[in-house]
Amino acid sequence: MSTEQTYIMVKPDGVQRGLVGDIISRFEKRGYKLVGLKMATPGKDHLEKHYADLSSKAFFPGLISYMNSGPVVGMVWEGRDAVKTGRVMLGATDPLKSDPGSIRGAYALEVGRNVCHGSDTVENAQKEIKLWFPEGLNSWTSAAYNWVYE
Ligand code: DAT
Ligand code: MG
Repeated sequence: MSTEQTYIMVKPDGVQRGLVGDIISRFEKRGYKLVGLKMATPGKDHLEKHYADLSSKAFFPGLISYMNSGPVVGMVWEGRDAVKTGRVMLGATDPLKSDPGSIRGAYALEVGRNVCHGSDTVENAQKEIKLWFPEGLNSWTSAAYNWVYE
């Protein structure tokens, strides 16, 4: 168990469907600390960099066009096991296989409209945070820290 930072993003469908507040709220209530937050419409090149590992997949053009169809809301959450736990909170890539208590399991039905993104490893989280927050993050001490951690 370690303190980590993870990059979580509400995709254009999540923004359009008014799910930004709920997704932020789930991480906030879980006890994670928000250290970066922005709405962005970064364009195709940036999105292709974000998903570079998937560039050979048949669904890649559709994925980029979906991601480029409206603004996204990116955030960085910090806390115990944030990367792995963030993925659990998001649910499986295919919403039909997601736990119903997860974000995708509660709000999505199709893999190509799965509402949110979350870093899959600590290394990728660091890369994604640099890509989306080149200006850096916010360092602050949460007053709730001693109520979240023993
Ligand atoms: P995740 O978003 O769970 O990390 P991923 O990194 O494998 O999943 O893929 C990135 C996104 O690409 C995923 O959220 C939705 C889309 N995607 C993945 N597999 C797909 C498929 N088989 N068909 C269509 N879109 C897919
Ligand atoms: Mg992924």
